[in-house]
Amino acid sequence: MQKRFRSIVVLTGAGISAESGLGTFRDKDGLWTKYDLQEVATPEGFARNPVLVHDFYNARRKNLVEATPNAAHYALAELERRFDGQFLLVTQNVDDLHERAGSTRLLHMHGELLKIRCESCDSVRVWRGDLDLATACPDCGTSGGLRPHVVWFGEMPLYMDDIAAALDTCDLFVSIGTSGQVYPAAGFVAEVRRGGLAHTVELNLDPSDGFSLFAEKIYGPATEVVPAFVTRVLAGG
Ligand code: BV8
Repeated sequence: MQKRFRSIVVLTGAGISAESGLGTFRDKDGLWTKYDLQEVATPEGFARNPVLVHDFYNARRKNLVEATPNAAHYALAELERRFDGQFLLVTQNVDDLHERAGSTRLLHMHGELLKIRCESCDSVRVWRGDLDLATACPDCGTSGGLRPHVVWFGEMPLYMDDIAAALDTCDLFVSIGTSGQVYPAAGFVAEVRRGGLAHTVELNLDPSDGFSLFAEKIYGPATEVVPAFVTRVLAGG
């Protein structure tokens, strides 16, 4: 079968984890409707009220360890395994459902909920339990300086050079489960279009802010539209 694509970049957002029971951010009763993102997802908010921020992330960590990957996560792991070209999955999500579904060519551009970082010694560690101001850094022993290893608003997203390189050379860019409101992730489709090479596809429950920038749009729940799309790509379509 003649292969249609040689190099795929997939971007995911909170919508791919919605059917695993993890809240999205901007949907009805989404996280940002319950919490003020300025208070819990900015360095200023953390400096002002670290207890509130620790409570916010402790609750999300508890939620995550109860959740399981869904058919959309598994379909992307299968695409990575069976696609014989270049593949990169970039996620805005801080959950580990892609890893648990088997994805390995994966970059968490907004960090990871199950990791913490010490602001004194910069060490990053896996951390699945609660975190509070009294917790001492396992590496340098300092307490009060541990934070979730996530990228807050106003902070530099991670792996931007690797992501830019992959966007420049891909011939298929797929955006899944994101409202297209957070930059620089929301700008990736425009970056890919500037190269003029790639086919661009949006898979979402409903049109994102950037829907008009995509050559192809497929709407529906991720657990339905993602497996079908992966089957099509693997069949050369
Ligand atoms: C930066 C980690 C400089 C923490 C997050 C004015 C204009 C433009 C930009 C800005 C501006 N003012 C400030 C900025 C920059 C700012 C920004 O974009 N603000 C926005 C709000 C305007 N960005 C930043 O600060 C970033 N840093 O810019 O640094 C820079 C720039 C370039 C290069 C270098 C440096 C840092 C942003 C990261 C913030 N951290 N998360 C945490 O998670 O606690 S952001 C947070 O939003 C999550 O990461 C989340 O993934 C992300 C995006 O949200 P979505 O994933 O899209 O989720 P959302 O709820 O919005 O949408 C869900 C979608 O799923 C919906 O469309 C829905 O229809 C769909 N869906 C629902 N159910 C399903 C489904 N789809 C399929 N199936 C379903 N079942």
